[in-house]
Amino acid sequence: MRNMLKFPQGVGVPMVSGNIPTFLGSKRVRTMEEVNDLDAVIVGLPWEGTNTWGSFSACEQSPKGCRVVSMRYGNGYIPELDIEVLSSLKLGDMGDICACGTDVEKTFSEFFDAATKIFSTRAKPVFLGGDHASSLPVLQALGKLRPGRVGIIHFDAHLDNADTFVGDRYARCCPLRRVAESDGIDPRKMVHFGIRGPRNTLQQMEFARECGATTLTMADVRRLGIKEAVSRAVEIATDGTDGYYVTVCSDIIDHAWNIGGPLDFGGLSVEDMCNTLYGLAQGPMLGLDVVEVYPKSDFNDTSLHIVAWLVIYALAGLCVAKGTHS
Ligand SMILES: [Mn+2]
Repeated sequence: MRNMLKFPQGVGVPMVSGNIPTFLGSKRVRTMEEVNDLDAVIVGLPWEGTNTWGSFSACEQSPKGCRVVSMRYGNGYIPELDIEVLSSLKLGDMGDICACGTDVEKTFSEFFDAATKIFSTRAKPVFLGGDHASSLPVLQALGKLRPGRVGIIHFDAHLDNADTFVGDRYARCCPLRRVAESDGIDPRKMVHFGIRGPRNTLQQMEFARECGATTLTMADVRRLGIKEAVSRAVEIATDGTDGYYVTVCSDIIDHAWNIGGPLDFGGLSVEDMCNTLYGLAQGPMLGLDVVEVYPKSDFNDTSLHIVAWLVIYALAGLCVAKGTHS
């Protein structure tokens, strides 16, 4: 059966993202020439690998869900910033990169190739995951294009740098380990931000220390204040690099807000994370992903709406970077 798996539009590969709107109804783009004409491009990474706890699943349907709920937000106007994203930014949506749930290597090779091409355009990519492993091929592509010069700011309750999950090296709790081990990535330019709670292990913290990554726990963030904590992360991630890639796990947000997400308490508020991404997108941000949303357990699409908000505030930051707003 393996040779029947063809990309794109593969025979035997279930397409979960047909007949859906683009993010904010932005321009649908298909070729890299079209992407190159944009300021920012939305890209879906509909991947779900090994499930590590209970019913937190269906990540592969999250890009579709994000696009659907984005229809609630019109042109992406944010009154407190007085920025209307769609009129200030050339935004497009290139749909999803093909994934096959039975073949992680083929899927990640597709993601790697697509990310390589997208990073070679002038558009800033915003990737919609996917479980957190979706970030791995994207960061590997960036590491290959800019060896040793990629900063990483990782927002998460969890370090996500386990060596394996019951033998699976590509499980959702492992990607930052694989990233740290990848060619072209200097883990000393990586910051784990907002880490908290007992869904982490001592071994993971030891690996973070050994590889030279910086961990800012939620306690650190509260002690410093969010703005100062973010500026420390930026300082590390921009030291000798071309800029930073931002990867956001939905559980950076406290469960009180992210009620469809994992049971991780004591995190940031949606407002704090929106403002943080608005600020980071104004700086040398190489790209952004938002991952780990579970549409099947997401009451009233709450987590999906949170992602839409995060992305729109990040896009507003790109408007400022572009100079269409101050
Ligand atoms: Mn997480």
